[in-house]
Amino acid sequence: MHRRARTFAVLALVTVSTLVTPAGPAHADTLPTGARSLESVNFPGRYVRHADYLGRVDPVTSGSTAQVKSDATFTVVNGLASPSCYSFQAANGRFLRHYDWRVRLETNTGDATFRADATFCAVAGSVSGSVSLTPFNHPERRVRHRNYELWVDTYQDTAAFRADSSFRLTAPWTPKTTKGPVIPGLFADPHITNFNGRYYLYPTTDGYAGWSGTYYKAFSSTDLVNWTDHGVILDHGPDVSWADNSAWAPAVVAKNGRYYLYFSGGAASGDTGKHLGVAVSDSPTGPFRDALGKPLIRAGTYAGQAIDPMVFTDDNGQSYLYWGNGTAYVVPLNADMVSFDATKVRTITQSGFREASFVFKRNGTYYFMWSENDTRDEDYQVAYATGTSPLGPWTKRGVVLQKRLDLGIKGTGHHSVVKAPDSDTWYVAYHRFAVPAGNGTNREVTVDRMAFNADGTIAPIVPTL
Ligand code: FUB
Repeated sequence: MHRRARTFAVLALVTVSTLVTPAGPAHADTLPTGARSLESVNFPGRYVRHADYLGRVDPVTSGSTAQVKSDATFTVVNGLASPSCYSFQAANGRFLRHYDWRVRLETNTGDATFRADATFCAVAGSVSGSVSLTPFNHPERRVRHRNYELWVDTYQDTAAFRADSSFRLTAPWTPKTTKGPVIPGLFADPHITNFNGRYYLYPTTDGYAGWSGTYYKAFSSTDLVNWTDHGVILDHGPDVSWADNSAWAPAVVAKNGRYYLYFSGGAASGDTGKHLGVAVSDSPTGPFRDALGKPLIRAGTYAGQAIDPMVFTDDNGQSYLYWGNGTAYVVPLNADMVSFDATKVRTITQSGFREASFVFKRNGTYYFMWSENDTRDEDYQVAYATGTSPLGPWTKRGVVLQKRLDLGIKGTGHHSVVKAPDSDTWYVAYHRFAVPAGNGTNREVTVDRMAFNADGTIAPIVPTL
């Protein structure tokens, strides 16, 4: 299930192609993500909507008010509890969830109960092209309408129940008018890069209280607009013996004909710190396997958390590993990319440095960028310095990316930078509090342009919706 590819660009009437029998436990796996509406099968013209934070199926027509159309539009995203299933996010940022068997619209608290209650798995509907939704934590039930209210009821093998619990995914009543998050759903700490002319995004999976997510997905694109979801590429549960949670801030680099994924994670028992590890694959979309079977940097080896890894490779082929929280570290990597000489670790902490080091080179100048303040703070922001080598010395130049309250954009940080191939066109991927209802653990990923002034300094980055 993890290796599926989904493309987000489909906005026309959608059909579900590979479906299983209605009563079966297996999940259909082809729900397209992105903005959609859900039409009742047995009451055509009625659509799933929320009203006073409760789920209903109500008539929606081209003459309906903008509010009704908006209430009947949801973004289908990565399931908050499982990437094999789905969650449905309303325009106000809240999610459909069940509680006391009623379908409601609520804010993601990030705790395990909410995430499970807000995750639905897709199975075949009563008629071709329709879908039925089973609660992730109650597979014996289905989302169905009853007196036009939405409930999750125990499945009954009757024609009436099957019809009441079947919906067609249609084009959204409220089409997307802004760029929005470039990948639907809650993600953070994006590492953007380009391999062989194709862009790749590797984010933290977000929406978990305490950032307790456990897996990484990969996304790719040729135009930075339409992104393909390549599924889970590394899952701490089965894939990493020394980490169970806190799957944070992956960074992927190509070297030696292979792809190396640097990441951090914490163990459920005993130690409380975050370790930093490295995984390897023959493909940028994985699957990745833990390269060492142990952390590359064990928690506590250096002051501060061993998080937010990033690798920069200079023109001479030498790669450098950067990481740190509170203290910024750099060390040249050995040619194998999975070891280094500990005597060569040095600190490059700049004033304001919090985390999320990122280094690149342009016209012979090295740029060291980082995030300042706490990721839960709306003032989370990106600053940078320039230097004459990958190790510095560095001169701080200031903040280049920060909140934009006139658009409701907050907490802009943990970024990465990519250059369009054969050009001097640059882009920055970063996360922000999900618009409109996000916070420091409900973040979303976006991409904006990054430009340089004539003197090589970075022009202020303008966040856009
Ligand atoms: O996503 C978890 C943590 O939040 C990252 O490691 C930090 O950079 C901050 O964004």
